[in-house]
Amino acid sequence: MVNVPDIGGAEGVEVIEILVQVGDTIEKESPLINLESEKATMEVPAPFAGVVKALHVKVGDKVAEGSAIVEMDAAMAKTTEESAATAAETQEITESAEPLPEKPVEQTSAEAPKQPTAEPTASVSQEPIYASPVVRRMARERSIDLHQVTGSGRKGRITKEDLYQQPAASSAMAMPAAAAIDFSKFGEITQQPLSRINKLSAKNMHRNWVSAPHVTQFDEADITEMEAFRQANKKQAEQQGFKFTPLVFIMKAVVHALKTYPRFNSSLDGSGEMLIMKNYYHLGIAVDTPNGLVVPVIRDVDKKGLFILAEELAAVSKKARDGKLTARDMQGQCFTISSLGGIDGTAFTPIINLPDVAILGVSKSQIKPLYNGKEFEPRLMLPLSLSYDHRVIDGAVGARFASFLVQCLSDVRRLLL
Ligand code: CAO
Repeated sequence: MVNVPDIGGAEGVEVIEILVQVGDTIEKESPLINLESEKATMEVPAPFAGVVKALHVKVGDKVAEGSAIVEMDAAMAKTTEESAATAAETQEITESAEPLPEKPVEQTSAEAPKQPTAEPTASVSQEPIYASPVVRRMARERSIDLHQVTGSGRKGRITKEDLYQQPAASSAMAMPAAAAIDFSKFGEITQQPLSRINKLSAKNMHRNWVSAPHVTQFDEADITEMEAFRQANKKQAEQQGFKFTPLVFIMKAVVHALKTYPRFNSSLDGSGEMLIMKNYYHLGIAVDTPNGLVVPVIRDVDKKGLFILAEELAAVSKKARDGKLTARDMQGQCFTISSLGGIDGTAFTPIINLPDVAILGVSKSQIKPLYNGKEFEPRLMLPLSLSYDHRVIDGAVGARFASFLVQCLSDVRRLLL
């Protein structure tokens, strides 16, 4: 009989997982069950090799030291005498204990279990899974099949980070599937397939929306002077064959703000524990095309003048609308601008273009009365909507970044500072 070993005097500890079945041939130290107390998840390994004859617990049972777990026949095992010593080696991993146990927890069951267990990973494959109890529990909570996960740890061990890369399948927090509706019951319909770009962008938008906690900061820049400057130079640009729109000023202001607030010019690495800081300034520009939204990248915006940017913007948006962008044209942005200023609207909440940590939405400028301390003056106001990833950017910094952009656009001479 295998009993619960010394678990530090804890009582009423819940059995959260049973990793073996009657008939399984078990090697010494293979995990038998997982227990979970309020403070820790513990794995109870087999104290000797043998064949499982009977299970004395089920998921949800409460146990303490000495409770019977499984009956094992050690007759076929090579050794039996080390049971007491092995029981003492019960591995305890607290929730916060980051370094995973050195030794992989290997599932060695030779046969697929015959009854379903709490964890889907136990029932489908004979491949050993290398994962700690904490990782197994996380996988169970997120309904992730560990057999489908490639471990990045030593000897292919599955780490918490590997799980973070997996979509949760059907946990309580997962998205409920939308019900299939027969709309023809309510009236006449036709079907329209989504374009390749629509499908790609739907997937990316969904991922970006659910994986980055968004906050959107709204602000308004007084661009009266900037607009006068733009109007004064518009003709010259047109003679050279391109439009001179507010967007290029906004691009320069964004780069100035990225230099002043470098955290906005970063990306979270895969582990979610490191920021990659960038010393280049490439901007993604959302372009509306007949086939859907694309985001080409304009590189080294810090090194280019307004006219050069305007010319590049015209060229790249034509290329986008002609459906001729290459993968390289759409890679490497640090920050993205989505301008709906040529259309209408007062504000919107743009979705961050991961791996960026922020995006700026621009709406149509309007003349508004602004109080100058003595009277109301008509001023041209440009609405800005800055969405940022709250995992990386604090609210105060988000507000400062937006305010800095407002100052730059309200007095474009600041861009020279
Ligand atoms: N306020 C007032 N007018 C504006 C403006 C603003 N914020 N921004 C642009 N305009 C004006 C331009 O000056 C231009 O007018 P003129 O021809 O008289 O100068 C007109 O609106 C049209 O501009 P544009 O849209 O052709 O050019 P742009 O440089 O502003 O934008 C581009 C280029 C490619 C970004 C834009 O065409 C586009 O595709 N925008 C849509 C992006 C999108 O779909 N975003 C949503 C993504 S979902 O988050």
